Amino acid sequence: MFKGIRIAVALVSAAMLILVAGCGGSEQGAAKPGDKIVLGFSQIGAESEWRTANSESIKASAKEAGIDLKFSDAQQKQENQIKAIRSFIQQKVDVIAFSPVVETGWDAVLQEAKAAGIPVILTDRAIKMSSGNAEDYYVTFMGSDFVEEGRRAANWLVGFMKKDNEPVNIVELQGTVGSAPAIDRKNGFEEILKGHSNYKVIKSQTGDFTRAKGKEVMESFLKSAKAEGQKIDVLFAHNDDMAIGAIQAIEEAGLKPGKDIIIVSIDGVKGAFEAMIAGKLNCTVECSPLLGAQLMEAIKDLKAGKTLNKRIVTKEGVFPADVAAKELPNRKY
Ligand code: GZL
Repeated sequence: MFKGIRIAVALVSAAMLILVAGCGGSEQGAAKPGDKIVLGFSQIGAESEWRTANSESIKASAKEAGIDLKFSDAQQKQENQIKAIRSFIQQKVDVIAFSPVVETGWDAVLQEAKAAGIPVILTDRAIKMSSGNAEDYYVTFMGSDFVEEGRRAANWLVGFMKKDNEPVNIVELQGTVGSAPAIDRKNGFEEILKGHSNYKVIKSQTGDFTRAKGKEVMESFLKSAKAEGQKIDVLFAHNDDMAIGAIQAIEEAGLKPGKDIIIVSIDGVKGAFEAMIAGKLNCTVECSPLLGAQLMEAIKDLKAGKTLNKRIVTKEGVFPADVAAKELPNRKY
């Protein structure tokens, strides 16, 4: 009897040991929370197809890289981004990354992040500091060259229109006021048009990168041009979402988008390829939102003590309507 009890006790304790090991209690078990890199990411919002794809890329890549992502959506408000960054600082995250909704107004919060010793990575859009060198406040800026995107849109337009002398009236839907893409795309577009004096931007207003606002502003352009007896030949939209909204306004005005009004926009989202296949959009200049993998690689390199390039530029192309059907199946966003 006594021996039997001894054997039973031994069996139970062995079972207990296996149980504890199986629950990750041993060092081979799940990594301790401290092992994971913690990234605080402040996203602008969900204003466009581009932004949605950008957020999906960041979330999927963080999961893939085993990085603990704290993600905040600012609904396109700078004050919400600043609040989120301050909260990341309080939480003592390992790295902060964000896509700045506008270029300026980041001095205080970036000085706080620096003082806390938390490295900052800029994705998608750049910043300007009112004092000091902006480059001292972030480790790297990864994203597109928006000035080049504006140049590409204008160069495609001039090549497509083939009008060297007769007037070409352009209306422009700008992105968010004060944002790097809106400022730089406008500058790049106008830089090329300086060499083509018959091309004139006759109306220009922000559509805040959204379809709804793009439609609303295009309606006002059409109304005022009609009242002033002006012909609109071209729409240049700083993103595809505003162009798609404007296409609805053009059709509701009884005109044919892509024919009566030539449309060139930027991003290269699926919706733009579908509009080109339908003959309603003439060209989209690619601006890739798929920055997630590049961001996680940069974070791992940073934590491994490697130095990062201050500027990482994404490679992109130009897609006119005649390649849209062939290219659509390859599109990842
Ligand atoms: C560009 C990105 C812009 C897109 C818009 O990198 O910041 O913001 O062009 C998006 O679609 O809203």
